Amino acid sequence: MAGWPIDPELVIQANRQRSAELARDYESLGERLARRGLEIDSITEQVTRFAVAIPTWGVGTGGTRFARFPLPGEPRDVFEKLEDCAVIWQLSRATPTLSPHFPWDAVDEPAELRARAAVFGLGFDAVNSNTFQDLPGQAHSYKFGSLAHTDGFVREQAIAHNLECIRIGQALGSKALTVWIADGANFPGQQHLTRALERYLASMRVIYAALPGDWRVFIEHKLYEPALYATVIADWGTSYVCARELGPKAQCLVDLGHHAPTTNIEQIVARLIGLGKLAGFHFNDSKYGDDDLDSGSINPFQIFLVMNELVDAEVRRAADFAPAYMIDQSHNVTDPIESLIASAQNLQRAFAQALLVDRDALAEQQDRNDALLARETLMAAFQTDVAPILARARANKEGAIDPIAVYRASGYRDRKAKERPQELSGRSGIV
Ligand code: RM4
Ligand code: MN
Ligand code: MN
Repeated sequence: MAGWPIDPELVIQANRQRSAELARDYESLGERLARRGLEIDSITEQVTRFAVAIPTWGVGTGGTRFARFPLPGEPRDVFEKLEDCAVIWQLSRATPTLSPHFPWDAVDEPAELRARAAVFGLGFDAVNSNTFQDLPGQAHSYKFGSLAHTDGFVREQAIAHNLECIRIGQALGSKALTVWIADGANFPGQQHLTRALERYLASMRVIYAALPGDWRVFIEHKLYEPALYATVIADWGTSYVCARELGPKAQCLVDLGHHAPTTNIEQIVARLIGLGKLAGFHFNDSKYGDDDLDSGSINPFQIFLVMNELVDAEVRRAADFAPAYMIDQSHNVTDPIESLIASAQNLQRAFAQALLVDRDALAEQQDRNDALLARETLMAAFQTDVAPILARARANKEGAIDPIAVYRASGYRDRKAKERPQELSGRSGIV
């Protein structure tokens, strides 16, 4: 495609150097998989179709509550973010859409943004609303909440913002709105727990009523932070009840970092699939809380177990199952482009491994209560090194066999450091 941010010739040359080695690795893996009754090309073909959306906020350097250490050449507006997302898409071939965040990505002409994205073959996934911070000139503060606020004027302002997000999303070609609210209480007694949820639901009903026919609204729950005592939409149970109350266009989004550390997330995923309410994911990884670390960097087994539920649902054609896959990460110490490429790859890896699960054998072992062999069946899939499949899937679509190596060799970051002089802002925070 003309206009790729990285010279396609670089990709071709780098792939040429690695192609003989890849062919050998692929052939040998193919032989081993054939012994297990699996046809490697058909797995590769399915992996080629795996897609996950890039969060526009993820390409800027993240930070903690304490500090942010901006990277040279980081994007200053959504058009520059788009360019960085195009690099990730060009090299990984797994990230054909963006998930924008408003008002962070506000533009005068959303149609222009859509057209600029289309030049790279990029589209738009769910739009994310933001009622968790105040903007200059805003009439009412979100300090004490938004959709669940005690003051009706604040709730109206937050509703209006969500309706505006739907309008922008329509112009971008998006089909879903993700609503995460920071509403909650920092102290026992601060908030009437029952009434806060009632206010939330009343606000969400107005937003729901404004959804275009082919749109969905994704409810994103989160255990804590910034509300440190009681978050209004704290868990998947509350999220599910709200989605059910609202109607069929409302579903539950699972951000992997939004649970207590020992929570069995794959079981939540299975429950939501069974109930026809799984909206999709914000993929990331974590050790303690909403760490927003790179997908697959801490607990790749968990991601595999989640993918296992997703592939299982796909295979048995579960009802109302059309999950949206998005990444939601904060890159504090790495180049976000590299982190997002690696994360997309890790998600694709878990997906490929889940495709290798011998589901007939597993079902039979489960029916016989053969706990040990059932576990072995899952582990056989998880322990398979599927790297050659991922590399071949990328190469088949003119992506890079080794995307990080090509990215580093391209000098893209240095070029952008010159083109995008740093803005001095003392801001800390998530993004
Ligand atoms: C929240 C949540 C939302 C994201 C914000 C930036 O913790 O994960 O999805 O939009 O962070
Ligand atoms: Mn999230
Ligand atoms: Mn989060």
